[in-house]
Amino acid sequence: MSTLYPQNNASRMVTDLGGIWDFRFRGDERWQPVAVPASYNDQSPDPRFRNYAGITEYRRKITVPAAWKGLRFCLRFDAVAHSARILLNGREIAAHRGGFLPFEAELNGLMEAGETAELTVETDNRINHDTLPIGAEGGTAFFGSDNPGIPAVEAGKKLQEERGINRPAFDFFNYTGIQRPVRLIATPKSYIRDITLVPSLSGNVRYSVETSGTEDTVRVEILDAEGQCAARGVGGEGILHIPQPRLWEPWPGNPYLYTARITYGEDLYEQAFGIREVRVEGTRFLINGKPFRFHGPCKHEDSPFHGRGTDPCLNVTDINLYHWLNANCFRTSHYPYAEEMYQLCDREGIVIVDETPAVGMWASEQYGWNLADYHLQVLTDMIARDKNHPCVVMWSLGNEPDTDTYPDAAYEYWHPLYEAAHRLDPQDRPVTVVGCQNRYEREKVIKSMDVVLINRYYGWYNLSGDLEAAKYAFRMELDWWAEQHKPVILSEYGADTVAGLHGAVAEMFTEEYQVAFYEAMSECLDERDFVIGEMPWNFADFATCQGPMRVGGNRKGLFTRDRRPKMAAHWFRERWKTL
Ligand code: BDP
Repeated sequence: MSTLYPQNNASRMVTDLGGIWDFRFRGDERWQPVAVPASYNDQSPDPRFRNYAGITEYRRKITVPAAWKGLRFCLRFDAVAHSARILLNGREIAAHRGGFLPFEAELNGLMEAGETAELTVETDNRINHDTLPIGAEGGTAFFGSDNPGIPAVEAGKKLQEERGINRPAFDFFNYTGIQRPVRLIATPKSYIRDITLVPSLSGNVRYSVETSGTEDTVRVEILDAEGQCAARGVGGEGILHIPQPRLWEPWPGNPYLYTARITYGEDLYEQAFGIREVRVEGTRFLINGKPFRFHGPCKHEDSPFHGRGTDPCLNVTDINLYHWLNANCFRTSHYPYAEEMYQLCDREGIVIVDETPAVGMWASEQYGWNLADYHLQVLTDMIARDKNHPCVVMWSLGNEPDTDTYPDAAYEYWHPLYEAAHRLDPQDRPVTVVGCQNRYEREKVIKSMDVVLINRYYGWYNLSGDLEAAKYAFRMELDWWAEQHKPVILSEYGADTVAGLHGAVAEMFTEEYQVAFYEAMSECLDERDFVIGEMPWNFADFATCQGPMRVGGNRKGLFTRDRRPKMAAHWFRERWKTL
């Protein structure tokens, strides 16, 4: 579903529905307060907020302003995890599957301007083999100590299943609820539905505008950053030419932005875009024809109180910390982020690898995932949402699927998605899927991508604490990749580190070990030209589900969860100054 980001302008109106809503777990009588947008999970000491698996209800009154008479109006949900039913005065008006992409619910015909109605949003946080991200059904939980076969443990697991346990097959807390903004929006009855922009370095901008309604003329004006008209045209599609175009360059260059000002009858929409080209050539990744090296930690949407809830203050703080780190990119591990983050990165020149929520896809029996259609839908919606952002330079189909247990079946699953991403993206960006540490020499998927992204934990999960052995092994693998003649990015590597834990000898979990680990891995990376990027895991400590390997969450952050730098953050800041 394509849905333009809500915009308040001379013809469109937006009412933000953020604030405190009524909330209850299905079956409860009592309504209690909950903040929107935010994950509900950390908003109460009641353990159900953390552990509940099932449907919750959010409720509030909405009023369509009387002044909106004669307009088209609808509700816009930026994301509700993991699935949602929208009810108006108790009647279902929309439903959506998936927790990280936007959808709308039309209100015309259901409400008149000036009317008030009761809005209920049902959210469902249950994850299983049919959701993205994946829930662990019966099988192994992420980092669980499952001791298969022991009768008493098996009986305990059965009890858990009966009680409706909701175990993630991924290493981040299963935050849920209305996590992103909800807005009431109004447009003229004849309105602009979608805009696609494909700029090229020559200054030509191919565009197409999708409309709904009875007007017949679309007008397009391209404004430069000062608001001066740089080109104009008439018609729903065409090519405009910007003389002497200024390019969008990644940080520390100038991320110059233009605006396409579209009018259609009474409607107006202003779409920011940048002129930049992305291409893979041999083992190089070119942005505007210049080799680009990715250096920046992967992220999560994660913070105290809000969980995964949209927080503009946090986003600005994080991007300023990326500048402080001399970092130029991140991957939206492991789901599409809130739209405001991409807007910020467009403006600040931070490059994004945009990832679907396909995480936790370990080999099920014979690679029997029944997810291909839904996965394709999510990919389609992600590309539709993010296609115009200059900051997005690559699509990631997912994170760490098992590709080596059944190499052929895995290829049959992933290759059509790879082709679909190319077909769906009007800018035809490079496509990848992020590889797990695996039998790289027998798998077929990762090496068939435009850029090879590999997550490796030499010196942490394997060869733990022995960095000499880790380097030896990593170099051996890199020798193998050298033969594949592909650009390679180390898309995750890291060591859990307890801030403030030190040791004269660099041992695991100390800040010294985290630095020594990154020194060792960097030594190997720096020897190889085909390695075009490094993305440490992770930017900041983050919440996970409980498990014997997680001490209050995942501690691999360069920063603590409240964004205080560990020694390794200072180390990368120096390293990236000169890269
Ligand atoms: C990788 C996963 C990531 C984890 C990380 C870790 O891609 O989500 O958080 O390992 O274990 O396997 O820290």
